[in-house]
Amino acid sequence: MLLYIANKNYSSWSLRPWVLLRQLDIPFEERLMPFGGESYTSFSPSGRVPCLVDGDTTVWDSLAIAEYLAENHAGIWPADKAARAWARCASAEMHSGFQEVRNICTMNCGLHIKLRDFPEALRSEWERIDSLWREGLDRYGGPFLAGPTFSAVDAFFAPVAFRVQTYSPPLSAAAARYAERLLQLSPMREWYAAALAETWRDAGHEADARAAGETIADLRGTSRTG
Ligand SMILES: N[C@@H](CCC(=O)N[C@@H](CS)C(=O)NCC(=O)O)C(=O)O
Repeated sequence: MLLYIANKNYSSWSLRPWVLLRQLDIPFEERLMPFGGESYTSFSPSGRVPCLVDGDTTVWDSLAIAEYLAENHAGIWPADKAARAWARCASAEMHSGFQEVRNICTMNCGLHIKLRDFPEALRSEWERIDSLWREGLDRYGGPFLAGPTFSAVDAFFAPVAFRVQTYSPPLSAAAARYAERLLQLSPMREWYAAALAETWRDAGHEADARAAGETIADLRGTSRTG
């Protein structure tokens, strides 16, 4: 299986299937296609990444990739039916919602940013994330969102853990501990190290970060545009 992804520093959608595959020890080859380089339309029907190619089958959306993997691999979703329904709902909510978090707190792993504004709409989305995380941890007993093992729902919130690190939103102790737990997973540490080492800079993503607030720290390698 070949997984096309974009820059590890920026690509929140790419991180989801990547961390799921790595955390579940499912073998795959990755191909990183930096933003602004070769068009994604050469391999992805939507022109977007992530895109998984498995023989003759192309799967071009992160949620569809999780479902495709679930057809052949145990543990993508929780074994318990109720936990599985909850995990799917929470993943779908992340997949189609949280526009303010997505737009204002864009993923930029190497930066620490002091937000300029914290509009009510953004605050309420962070509160929703916090309550969703606490609900999963309480109901299924942790340490992961839908029980004792990492599953697709954790992968869907993995980019949020990097956003927590970058923007320090107000979170309950339980939610903050969960974000830290994700950041400490070995695939997450590997992704983070690779993100910091990247020297590509994408103007759009950099502008988003500047719009969000003041950069307190930039831990990335030496800058290069393109
Ligand atoms: N819903 C899609 C979203 C994928 C997406 O927006 N990917 C971004 C990168 S993080 C992309 O490919 N952007 C390229 C472009 O817009 O040209 C998914 O879940 O895979």
